[in-house]
Amino acid sequence: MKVAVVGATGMVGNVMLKVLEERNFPLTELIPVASERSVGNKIEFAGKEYEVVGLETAVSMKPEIALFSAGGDTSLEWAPKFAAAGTTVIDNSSAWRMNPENKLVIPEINADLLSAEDKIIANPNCSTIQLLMALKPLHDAYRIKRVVVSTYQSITGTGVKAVKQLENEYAGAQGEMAYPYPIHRNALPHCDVFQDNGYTKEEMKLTNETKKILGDDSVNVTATAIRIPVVGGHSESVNIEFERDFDEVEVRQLLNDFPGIKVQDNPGVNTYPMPIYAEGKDDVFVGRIRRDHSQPNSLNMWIVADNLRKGAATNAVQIAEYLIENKLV
Ligand code: 2RA
Repeated sequence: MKVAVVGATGMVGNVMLKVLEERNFPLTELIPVASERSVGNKIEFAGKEYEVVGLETAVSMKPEIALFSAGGDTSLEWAPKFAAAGTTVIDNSSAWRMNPENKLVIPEINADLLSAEDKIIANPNCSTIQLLMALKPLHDAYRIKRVVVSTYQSITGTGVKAVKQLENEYAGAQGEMAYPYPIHRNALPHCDVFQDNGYTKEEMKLTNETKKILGDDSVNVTATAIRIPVVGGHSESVNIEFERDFDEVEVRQLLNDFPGIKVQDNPGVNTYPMPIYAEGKDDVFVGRIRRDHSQPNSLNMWIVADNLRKGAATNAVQIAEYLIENKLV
């Protein structure tokens, strides 16, 4: 099994390599792919040294699977070229997510949609993945009418430039800005670009991707995405209105029983999810679960996950594992 990682030298690409190694992914050859300026660099993987190659070379090597995290433009141009060569692409960019021909997959939720004909599979946005992991078991039990979500997003979602900006601001040093304002001691209500409807692209991803993954356009989502000076993961404050009433004990049970979710919820002893705890883990942590007494059939909760792992790299690797286990590649 030859596996390419496109964007291997980037923040998510590096985590993809780490997760592939941690999970003993059944590959016989790794093909690390990056931009021309990185071609020829060496990387260490599973005790062996590999040389970074360019996109043309990688396509010609005909990997069975290519994990992409190299931006939407690269995905739009190169995913079809890999697919035409017989490669199954799992893409972490937003390029293919809302295309009706392409599956948008969180393995615990809808991997059963996948077939051998799917040659470009979309990995959802990080904040969508952790939200949907918690929504799915509750939607199946009580049917969701509306979700109001505020996200508190790690600067690692922006990338290396943002991490460097925060380090510079901590040190009182000048440097390149990833954001229009300082992020140290600040909160930016500005993740990705603003659209004509007043929402940012990041906020509309939560609305649109939720509908696609649940397969239900009647589920309404309104989101506010905030960038905060945190590195361990994304946090989300979520208010859900259901069609039907719910039992709080059953809600906790449904969440705890859902694969990939850990309920961390005992405020009396200061137990609740936090990015400093979630960092480096693959679970989605849910806490502060409580009925919203301001309106019927409504619930509040707090969701935290490592946005580079379950929010990106691990979810993509899990899709690849599913494809192999079910002989779809
Ligand atoms: C962010 N989810 O956090 C976006 C892209 N990684 O900026």
